Amino acid sequence: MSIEIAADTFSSAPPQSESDHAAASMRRLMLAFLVAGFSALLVGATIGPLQALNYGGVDAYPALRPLLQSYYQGLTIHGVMNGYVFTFFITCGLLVYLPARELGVTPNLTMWRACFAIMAVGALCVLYAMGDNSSSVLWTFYPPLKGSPFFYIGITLLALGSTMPLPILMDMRRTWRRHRPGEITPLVTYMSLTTMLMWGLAGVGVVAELVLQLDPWSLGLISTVDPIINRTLFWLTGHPIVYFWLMPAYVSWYGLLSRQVGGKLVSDPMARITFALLMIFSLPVGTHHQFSDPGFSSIWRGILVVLTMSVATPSLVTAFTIGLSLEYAGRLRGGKGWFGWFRALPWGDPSVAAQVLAAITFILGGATGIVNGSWQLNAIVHNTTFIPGHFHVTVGSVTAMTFMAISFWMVPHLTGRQLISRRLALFSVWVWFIGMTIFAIGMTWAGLYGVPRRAWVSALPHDTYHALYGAASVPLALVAIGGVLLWVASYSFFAVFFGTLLFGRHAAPPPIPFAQSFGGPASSTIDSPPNPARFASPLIRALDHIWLLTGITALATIAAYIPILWPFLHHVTRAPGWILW
Ligand code: HAS
Ligand code: CU
Repeated sequence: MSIEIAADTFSSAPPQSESDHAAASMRRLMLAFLVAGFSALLVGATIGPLQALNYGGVDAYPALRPLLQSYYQGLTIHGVMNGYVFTFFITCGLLVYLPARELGVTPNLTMWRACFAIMAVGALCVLYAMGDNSSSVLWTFYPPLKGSPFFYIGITLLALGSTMPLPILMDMRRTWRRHRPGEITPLVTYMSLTTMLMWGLAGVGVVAELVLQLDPWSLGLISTVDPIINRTLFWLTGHPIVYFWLMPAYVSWYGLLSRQVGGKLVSDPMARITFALLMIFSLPVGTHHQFSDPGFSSIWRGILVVLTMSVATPSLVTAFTIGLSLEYAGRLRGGKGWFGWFRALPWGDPSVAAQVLAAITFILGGATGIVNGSWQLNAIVHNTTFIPGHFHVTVGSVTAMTFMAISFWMVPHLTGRQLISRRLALFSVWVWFIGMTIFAIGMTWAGLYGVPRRAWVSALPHDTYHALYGAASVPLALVAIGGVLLWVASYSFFAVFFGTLLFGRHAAPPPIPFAQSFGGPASSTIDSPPNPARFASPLIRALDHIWLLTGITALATIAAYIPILWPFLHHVTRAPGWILW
């Protein structure tokens, strides 16, 4: 049952009433999600540069034994800690906390705690399984590579736990609507809800893969699995997961950034359309990761290209909506001419700088994504370093930098402690931006020379490495340089994050910078004045029917997957497990 609290209340004094107590619990819990998430990033980001050095021809792994046995063990820990543990904890905190404060409603704290606990147990299981080198199966854990039961059960728990914000959000929205009948869902809550609905539906793929196949297989209850069916189920979730990384960052760009830069969101409806489209198109396109896999028709591959371009469209819309919102704020701040508005943005605020720089990297991330999604071009770049080049300027920049940006205001907001150093925070985001850009340019460029991804190239004899990859020596050197810069950036960030938690000076906590949209209300809490958006257009009203969106998404997904899975289910392969490391 939800409890109602006043919005934006903050008291550093001991809680007086039940609502103060609830607000304090919310803050503590949100902080726990942040700390868990960034601790995972600390592990993942520490290992990442070793992989960059690998491509630069430097093999650091022998020196790291017995801590790390191989490149593949390091790469698995890097991908899992950053891709699953870091992102899931931050998102499952944010997408409950922000809507709760926007609506002025307390979430079901027991369920939110359970979400944290289940994911924490899952993360520990996975960490154990990766730490003892029993499960160096990489983040995609493609069978027939076979890890320990701790790995698969841990991932199962992480996946299940990460869907728990969905019922919490539904419950809060129900409470809010009881007080404000006929009004449309406030924007941050709408964006959070569509994200979690998308993720709840998407999770079916990997949970089916794990519960029906990989968990019993790793426990010895079944002896073989079908690799292609499992890959397909993985990508049913594995593609939407990239939007589960992107959409929370968009929640901040649409829901907060325009306020942080001193302006307004230029279009609330465009934000809603973006999220609805991301929800619908994320699920049916998973098999664009399988353009090179055998077994499904070329007609479907063609349809997949169209669907993939459709899922890129809402991000193009975002580029214009966010770009214009930034321009509006820049002009309000006195920026003139073509680019003066850009310079006039508050670059001294590390939270703003991180998000705008992240958006700039996404131009490269989006362009490379469109290359990946074009079937013929995919044949050139698939399984080369081009692909990690692409995803480091998406999840490695947009998601990671936006989450860092959020922490810069949220840690002071939750703890009442000031950032220990804005300069160091700014330094960390600029170096992250420069390092990630250099790294990604190096990786995408090297990929065009055919340098394979996920390959321990530095372990090759010196002559062989040069004979094979000498032509790509310039881009591979960029990869290594980018990696080292990212080490500097991440440790500067962690110094700010953990330093603020421990040593930040006490000061008045900043409020949440909820953005106002043109024509939108200043506040949407249950006790604020009636919302003029109650007269929203028929399209926006239709988009507010989230069950309609859910139904369309489910139907589109079924329609896309039946023709692909059908032949696989009629030609089952039975593969025993392999341990290659
Ligand atoms: Fe992707 C592979 C296609 C987006 C992550 N992707 C991956 C993998 C990951 C990943 C992790 O079709 C590898 C998985 C593995 O291990 O094998 N991706 C796309 C497409 C998009 C896309 C079409 N990907 C993402 C996002 C990710 C992500 C987002 C993480 C968060 N991707 C693929 C395909 C593959 C793939 C294939 C398989 C490749 C293979 O063969 O293995 C699109 O959604 C991209 C649309 C984006 C845009 C950019 C909009 C720009 C914006 C910034 C504007 C700037 C502003 C600043 C406002 C169209 C919004 C103002 C400043 C001024 C200067 C004006
Ligand atoms: Cu994808």
